[in-house]
Amino acid sequence: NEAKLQEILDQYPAKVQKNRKKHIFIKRSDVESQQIEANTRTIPGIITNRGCAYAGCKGVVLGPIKDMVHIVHGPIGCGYYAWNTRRNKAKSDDPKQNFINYCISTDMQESDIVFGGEKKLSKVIDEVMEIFHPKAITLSATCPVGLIGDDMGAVAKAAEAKHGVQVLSFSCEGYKGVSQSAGHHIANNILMEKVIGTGDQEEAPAKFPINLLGEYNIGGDGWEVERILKEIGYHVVSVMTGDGSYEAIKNAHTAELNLVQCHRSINYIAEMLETKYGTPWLKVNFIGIQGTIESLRNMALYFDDKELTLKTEAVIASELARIEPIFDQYKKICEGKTAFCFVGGSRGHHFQNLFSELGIETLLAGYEFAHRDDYEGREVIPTIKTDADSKNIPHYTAEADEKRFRLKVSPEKLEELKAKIPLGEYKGMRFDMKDGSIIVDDLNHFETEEFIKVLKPDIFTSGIKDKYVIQKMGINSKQLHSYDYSGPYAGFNGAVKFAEDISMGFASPTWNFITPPWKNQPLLEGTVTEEGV
Ligand code: CFM
Ligand code: HCA
Repeated sequence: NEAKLQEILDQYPAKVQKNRKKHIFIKRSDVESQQIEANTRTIPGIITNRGCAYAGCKGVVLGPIKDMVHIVHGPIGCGYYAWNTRRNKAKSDDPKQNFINYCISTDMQESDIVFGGEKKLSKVIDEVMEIFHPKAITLSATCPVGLIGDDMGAVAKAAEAKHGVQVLSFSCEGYKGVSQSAGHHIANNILMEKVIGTGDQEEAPAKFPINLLGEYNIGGDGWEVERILKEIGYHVVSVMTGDGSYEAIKNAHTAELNLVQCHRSINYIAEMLETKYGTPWLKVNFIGIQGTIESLRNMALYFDDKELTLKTEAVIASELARIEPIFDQYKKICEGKTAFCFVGGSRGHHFQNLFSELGIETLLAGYEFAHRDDYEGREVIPTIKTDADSKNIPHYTAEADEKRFRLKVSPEKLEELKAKIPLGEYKGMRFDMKDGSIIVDDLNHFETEEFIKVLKPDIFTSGIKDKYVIQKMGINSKQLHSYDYSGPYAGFNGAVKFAEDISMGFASPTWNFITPPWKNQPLLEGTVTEEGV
């Protein structure tokens, strides 16, 4: 693969090549560390799949909270873009307090850009209060807001005084970072500073209370995970933020353990919850059958309760007996195939489990906007250099809460547990990939086409921006952001659904009507010359 990779890179101008080289490596297990460059600016002109800081803040983290109204301050395009395109599902006991289907924007016009948009924003807040009566509101800034200097914070403060509900202002202008990732961080900081821990509950109302962090209920994933957890006997205090609720998030301090599914988007909150309330966090992965089982067993080890452990095993056994015969049928279709797995953040890693359970080998994987720790492991964080771009994110440091800090497990017990289960840590994707496989950060369209020609995967999982290009190349292509409007793919039922969906993709007769480019072209090209010439 080394030579083939070089051939691809050789097509770049020297400067671009030098940059891109640092974002790509071939997995080797005979070396201890393999450093990658990540979370840095995309080269202008390159067709990236990345989004912006606003997408990460409003679109990803805030958007799924159903009982708050999320106002986008900016031109209508930005608002429209975030309108339910991520397929977060949400149900509410009180249908009047579920605003997930709305898209509310200040629809800034040229005159607002010239004369300022603060008045318009206040007016929209008034209208929202009059029509929807939400418990709280978020305001998200788009690029022009920061450029013209609208003071959203002042508008939020005045609106709070006027209406008596919390109005949170997020300076998540698209340019605040090199990708969505900056927006996650901005959203995490404010939720932690202003919402989490403001509820009046001192203790959770039931045994084994947990928060599920970094689960956005795409295609109903969160519901499948909750189904399993509730069956075992856990009490889910809050989910951040899929099918999430403002009321529940306020009481997140009452959990005894925080589960972290997508660490990329929410490791900040997880870490701050430990500092502020003494609650440890456990890295889980409910994608894949084995990942789900391992996560459940690790949770049981943490709570160390005989009945809970027995129930965990009973649920695992009955779920397996139910799904395995179906899963194995699909495995017959998938076995021996190869995949590229490229998603925004943690999914590029998580879904490799599910592929491997179906007998599919991942040849290439990567993330749009992850940081070095997502590739190399959490322990590299102290060695990551902060650059000018990361300094754009306002700093927030959590401190132990005077009244509510309580160590949930003793320091000795914590150390003992840390030797057995991933408490406060996660491995990078590198450790789960085979030698010789390729890891690419911020894969672009040129590289996508080139790697496909060389490695000819049977399936490529990615997003809307590249899916159709890949499909037209004759490759089974699956969106792992929106799940192509299917799902859930998490938990036991999700594993079966995923197996079914991709098997359908492989078995589709459509492929008989498309010829991949390499079938029309010679695989090797060369010229015949006379010996010695
Ligand atoms: Fe986490 Fe996500 Fe992902 Fe993500 Fe996203 Fe997403 Fe994603 Mo799209 S929070 S990092 S910013 S798992 S929206 S639900 S699918 S890129 S891999
Ligand atoms: C985002 C959202 C996105 C985009 C999906 C895609 C999502 O990045 O702002 O490119 O297909 O999951 O909806 O990641």
